[in-house]
Amino acid sequence: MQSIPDLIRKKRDGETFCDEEIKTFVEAVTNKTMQECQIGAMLMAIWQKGMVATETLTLTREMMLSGEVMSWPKEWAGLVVDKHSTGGVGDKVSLVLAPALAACGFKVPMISGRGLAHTGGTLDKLESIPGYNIQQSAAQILEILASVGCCIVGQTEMLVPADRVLYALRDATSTVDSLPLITGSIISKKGAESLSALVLDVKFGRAALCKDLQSAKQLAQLLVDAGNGLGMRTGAVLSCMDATIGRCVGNSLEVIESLEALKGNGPDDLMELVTTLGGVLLLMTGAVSDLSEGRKKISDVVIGGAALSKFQAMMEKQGVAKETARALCSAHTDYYSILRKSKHQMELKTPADGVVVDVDGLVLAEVLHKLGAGRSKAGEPVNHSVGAELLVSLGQSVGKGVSWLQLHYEDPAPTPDQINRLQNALTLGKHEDAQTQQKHTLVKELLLPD
Ligand code: IUR
Repeated sequence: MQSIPDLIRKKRDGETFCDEEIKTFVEAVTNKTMQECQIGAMLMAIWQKGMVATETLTLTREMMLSGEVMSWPKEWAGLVVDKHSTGGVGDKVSLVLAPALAACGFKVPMISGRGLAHTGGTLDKLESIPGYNIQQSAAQILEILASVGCCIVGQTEMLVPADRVLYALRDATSTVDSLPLITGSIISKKGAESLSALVLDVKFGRAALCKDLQSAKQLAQLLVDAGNGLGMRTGAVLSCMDATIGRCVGNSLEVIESLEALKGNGPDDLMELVTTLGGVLLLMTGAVSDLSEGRKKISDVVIGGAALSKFQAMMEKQGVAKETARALCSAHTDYYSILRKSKHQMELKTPADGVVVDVDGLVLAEVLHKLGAGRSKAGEPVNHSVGAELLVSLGQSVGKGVSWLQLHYEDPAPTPDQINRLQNALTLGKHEDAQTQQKHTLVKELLLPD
């Protein structure tokens, strides 16, 4: 067997690994027989020289096999599905989509992450609900899926241990943005969920990992190929991530917006993503024969309230008191009798009249991060009550001095520079532009398996 320095040299010199060599590398990472400096050197060699498709697939498979691979009852064959997003500002799609899929009869073992950059991740959002416990064992996940159909939980210790090591070292060695490493990391975890079908929301734009459609397509194709290579029907939706998804950014605000969406009051852009991603999954499993039928099915279970009932049941199973879950899901909820409201709010006003042509989601996310809505280091707490609510829509005509953003903050207050940055996130155009404004749609392309 080759030594670890031999393997590092091989990739450093731009050669292609065989399956056995990748297996040796991943096992050495998992068993901790490889020194951190060696892992770092290997990550940098992979970052610089890349991997061909077969290497990427083997890396993904070996990472998946580094830990526990979940198994499901035979009767669930074809029904276990999930979605993954490459991350966006105000991205609360999972909170609406998981229960909607459960309401369509699917099983959704959604294993999510905490946020690192910008604002919180899906788990941070859910933890703003008192009692919600993201830590569930494999046996508990099975039980929740059997009784409810969906759960949104954190990664267990046993799931893809190689990724935990590699991810931390990628962060420390500036090798996060390597396509094969991203693919291995994301798809190995989904593979370990033993899914029948997976849909990916690959985002592009100024607030996304990929800054343009072209690079997002390249990543999407790699992810789709690796997912299909592991035996999951995998498709991708390419969606724009310039502004915010929906109107709310920040943990508890996003829970409120998700609950409102589940009560049938979701903003168009959020519902476009929910129905498209869900529709693609339904299509890939064969539950529907075309995308529009799939989108309608998802929309129907949201509008009809079945998805809300699933969300309520999921919250209860994951530790939320019955009365709390019921109150959050009732028609006229006083959300702030349950969720924490920030100590202070402030409204920003439009500086002139005009048409809202742009709101820079990245700027909102960066300022909110500084105000405590996100974390800079793994393990840091986030402030669930910090966030912002957009009070205008893209394409809307507004007068001067109209409130366009409500900021929710704790102490310390935002600095004048932060307020200035937020104010500059808004771009107003001329009223004449309003007629030429197209409907604001996020989904640009689909990548479906053959
Ligand atoms: N999310 C993951 O799970 N892995 C990655 O490498 C990235 C995001 I980037």
